Amino acid sequence: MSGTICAISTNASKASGINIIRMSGENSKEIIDRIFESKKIINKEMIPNMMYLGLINGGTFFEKALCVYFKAPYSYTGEDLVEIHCHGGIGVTQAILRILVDNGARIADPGEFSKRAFLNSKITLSEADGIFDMINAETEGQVRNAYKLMSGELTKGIYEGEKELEIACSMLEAKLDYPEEVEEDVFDLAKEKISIAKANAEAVLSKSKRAKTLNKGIDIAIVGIPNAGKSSLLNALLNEDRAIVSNIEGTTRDIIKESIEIEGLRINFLDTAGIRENEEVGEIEKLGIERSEQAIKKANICIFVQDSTKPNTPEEKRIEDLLKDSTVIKVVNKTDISKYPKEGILVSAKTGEGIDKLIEKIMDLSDQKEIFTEGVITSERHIFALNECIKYLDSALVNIDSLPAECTLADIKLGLKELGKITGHDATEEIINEVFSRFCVGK
Ligand SMILES: Nc1nc2c(ncn2[C@@H]2O[C@H](COP(=O)(O)OP(=O)(O)OP(=O)(O)O)[C@@H](O)[C@H]2O)c(=O)[nH]1
Ligand SMILES: [Mg+2]
Repeated sequence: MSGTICAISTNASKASGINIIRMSGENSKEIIDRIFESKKIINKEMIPNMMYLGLINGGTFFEKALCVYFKAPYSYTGEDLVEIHCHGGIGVTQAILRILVDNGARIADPGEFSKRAFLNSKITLSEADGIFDMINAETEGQVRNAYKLMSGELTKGIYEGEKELEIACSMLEAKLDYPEEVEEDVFDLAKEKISIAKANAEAVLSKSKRAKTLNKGIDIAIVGIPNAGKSSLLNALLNEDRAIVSNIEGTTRDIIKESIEIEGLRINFLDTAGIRENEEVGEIEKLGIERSEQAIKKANICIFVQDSTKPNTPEEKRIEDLLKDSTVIKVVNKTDISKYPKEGILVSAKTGEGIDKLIEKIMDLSDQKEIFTEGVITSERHIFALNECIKYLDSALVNIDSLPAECTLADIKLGLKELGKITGHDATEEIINEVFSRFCVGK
């Protein structure tokens, strides 16, 4: 890639403490020498990786700034790279960017710094995916997972599988080129290699099952009869006065959705309309009840709130029937004024008693432990390529005993190509552009 590029790497859409402007490419050092002076820099000799305090001379303005020079190849992009840390004003940041352009740099495309890092072999394609996930992570759980991808922990098996397949390829190629000299057991050895690569691909793929939980969070519907204290419980869980609470039955009509993060996992609570069936139920409440029933079907977990000031009602029985296919946490509310013993986690939405036990139970059921210890593959590109790869390797394993070696070789190569789309070892320009164009400008 040619040219020296520059961009604001921080979010400069509003004033902040500092902004960082990045410049990468062969002329970076020359350009910074022209516009930046520091008492510590003598004869334009900047020690790489050292932060200098000095003055940006913009011709028509000055700015006191910090500057650091990373010498190729020891930079993020692998090229000469300069970072300017200036005051966080929109005007000053834009002005510095403008003088970089006036001095010959051009504004970077989205993700162009990272694309250069990839093209200069500083990062692999899956590491770039991890960097993207890290930038976009909103919960701590997503941060932990993005790091696993960025550091290569999640995709280790794919890289190892690639190596196994490469060895299998050279074995079969040798057999085809020198049939007399290569032993017959080469087929068994190749089979072993293909099986390892396939098992690795399957193991990584199995980590995609919980991708939705990690990104979208888990949906928990709060259900029960009217006045059981569902909205009060939502407020207690959120620790905020979110939903209207009243002693009138049928207060909540539409579903109220609110999310919180617990131990790094996003939890979406859905407060629903109380479920009942009698002549008092009007049209709007009826629609609300229908929505409650739909929410039960869609939710990952349902919290069934029972009112301990009332005896078991036929309506509660009906709700139990609706919940028979769901993962249910039974809660007994209003323990502060309880009259009837019921089965479940005892809470009082009013005093907050028992809420911690309820949260503990939610975390137990949300299989977050597995998400965080195993890691999760979230990229559609990765999932698709792994599935394709497994198909080709299956075919190779079937054909190796019956068809000519050329056929097996062709299958292995196709499988390798799929893994290469993840690692970047065989990524087309289209794939590379797809990965990096999602990035923001300045990354
Ligand atoms: N003493 C006491 N009162 C509670 C408790 N939880 C809820 N309440 C009261 O019970 C009444 C109903 O509470 P809501 O939270 O509106 O009940 P709901 O289940 O959302 O009712 P609908 O939206 O009508 O289905 C209100 O007057 C609350 O103040 C509790 O733990 N203790
Ligand atoms: Mg309510």
